[in-house]
Amino acid sequence: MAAKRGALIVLEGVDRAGKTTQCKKLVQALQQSGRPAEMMRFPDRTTTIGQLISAYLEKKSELEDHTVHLLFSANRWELVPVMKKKLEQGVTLVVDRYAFSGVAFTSAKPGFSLDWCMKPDVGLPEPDLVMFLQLSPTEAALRGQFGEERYETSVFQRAVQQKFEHLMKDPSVNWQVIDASQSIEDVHKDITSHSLNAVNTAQNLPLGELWK
Ligand code: 2DT
Repeated sequence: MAAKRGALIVLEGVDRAGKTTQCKKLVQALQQSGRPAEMMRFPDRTTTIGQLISAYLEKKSELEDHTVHLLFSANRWELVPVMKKKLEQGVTLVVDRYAFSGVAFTSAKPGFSLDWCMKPDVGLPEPDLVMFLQLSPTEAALRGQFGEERYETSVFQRAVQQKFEHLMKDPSVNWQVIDASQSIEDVHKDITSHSLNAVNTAQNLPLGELWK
């Protein structure tokens, strides 16, 4: 019998919702319970494509809006062979942002439809679980100043939040909304319980294709 596959688990949310902290804690908790797990993040700034994206986000370069959207998508596709291999080996992947950020951020720019933004990511490995860390703009503001990178303004983040809300209506994706205003430990508990369910369910199911 083939080895049981790992689950593909994604964390999404607006800036400062605690995605990165929670991804790290989840990987640790899974590993400590004897389940192989690794963290990934998008954009993955270490690849050649990722470096182009990173320079753009740091405002060290300008890129045309469609072009950068396609680069973000290409940055996911270039990692697909690695992701599939790990999942097949039974490793659960905990991913900090995925195609949903791709669509939410670009479609928050003028002149971009959700539909156009989704197209390049159709067929990517489908997450078994996508958790959206929900945090109101007021609560986010209490967590301190925005950073210096592109997109880090409250006006843009509000537009992004609305796009996420639209994407969350899609029943083909296993969305779970997590109240990110709770303490780090309480958010972690919620995330762990959803993730353990997903890991158990995924092991007997084939990996799906996103938005297909
Ligand atoms: P962080 O590295 O701090 O998460 O910020 N983004 C991300 C996009 O515009 N498109 C995408 O496909 C992805 C994955 C969100 C990365 C910034 O890049 C944005 C914030």
